[in-house]
Formats: sequence, C-alpha cells, structure tokens
Amino acid sequence: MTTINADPYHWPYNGDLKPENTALIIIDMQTDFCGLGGYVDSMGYDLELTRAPIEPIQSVLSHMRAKGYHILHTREGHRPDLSDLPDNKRWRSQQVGIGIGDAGPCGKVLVRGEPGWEIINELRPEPGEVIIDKPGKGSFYATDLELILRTRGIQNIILTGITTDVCVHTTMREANDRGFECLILEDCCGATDQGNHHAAIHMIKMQGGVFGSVSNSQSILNELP
Ligand code: C5J
Repeated sequence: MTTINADPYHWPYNGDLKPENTALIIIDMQTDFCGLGGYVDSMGYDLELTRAPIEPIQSVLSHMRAKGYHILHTREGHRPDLSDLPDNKRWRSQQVGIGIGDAGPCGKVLVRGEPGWEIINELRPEPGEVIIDKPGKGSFYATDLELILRTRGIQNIILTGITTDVCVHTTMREANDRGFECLILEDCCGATDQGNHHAAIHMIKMQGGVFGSVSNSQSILNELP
C-alpha cells in the first residue's frame, strides 16, 4: 500500500502506485499560454499566473523521469488550414486580443508548427516521451490519449499544466469518467485568474473527491516511490 498525502484522500485510493501504472501529464505548457507575445499575453492576462507552475513542474518532471514513470505532454493547436477549428471557437477568441488562427507576434495563434504553439524550452519533451496534439480543451477528445494509456497499462494520472480551470480541469473530468485515478498538483497548475484557479481546485475536493484528489510538488518529491 503506497499513497501520496493529498486532499480529500490519500492517493491513489487503492494504494497501487508504481512507475509502471502511473503517468505524469503536462498540459499545454506552450508559449501561447505562458510566453511573451503568445495568445494569453495578447488577451492582456497576467503571465505571472500561467508561468508560476514552470519551476514546480520542472522539479516533478525530473524526479519522475529519474524514477521511470510514464511522461506525456499535450499541446492545444489546430491544423494550418484551420479545418479542425470550430467557427464558434474562432469567433469567440477574436472578441479578446488576437484570434485563434490569426497572425500575432509568435506566429499564428494556436496553430501547429508556429512558434507560439511550441512547448516552452524549460519543459521540452525528451525523445520517447508521448506528445498529444489536441484540437480542444480536453486531452481525450479527438486524440489517441486513451488508447496509449490503456496500451501501457496506466491507471493513475498525475495532472499538471495550464490552465487549471480550462484544459487541466477538462482533461481531469474526461479521465475520471473513463475510470482513471487522478491527482492534480496544485502548485504545478495555473490559471489566467487566481480566483478561478482556487475555485477549480476546490471543486475537485467536493463529494469525497469528485474528480480525484489534490496534492502538490513537495509531496511528490518526498513521497513518490
Ligand atoms: C485555454 C488551456 N485556456 N490550455 N487553454 O484556452 O487551458
């Protein structure tokens, strides 16, 4: 029985925690969400908030790499011809800052292959690590993430990345509904609004852990087997 200190329950629920059945997922640590001139910056949001998790994720990532855990990264983005960009998503994004698919200081916003779409250097994937390209907020919709997790025998997912209330939360909900046992690391996530970050974390703790449990980078560094 091995668990991590977490709230509202010690995680995972069944104490079956080992590198073979557990994955770290780092969500959308892309320039568009946390870099100068990217999508979030163009909307006028505070980059400090979405950059805050970079260092804690770096610590968790190197710790979990060294212990041989599965590491997966995701990127939100669209095909260069925008054929997978819903009209309403594009229209809404154009109401604030530079719209998705439109040209900005880091290239076309959230378009695959553009500089702003790339994962930031601080968290660059290593060869062999899985990268999931997703057109939506959730990492399961229109991707092969579930197939990869099941093929590898992964039951437990540790979630990090940005933004807490959008892509991280959507992915956690999708994973939870599929029976994956989820842990979110509070200091390894960030939102464009601090109140939304706290609310998103609080929601997870309701109903005995409605989507899983909540912990932090220090607990992973101290307690992960
Ligand atoms: C957003 C994301 N917030 N990665 N994307 O549009 O959370």
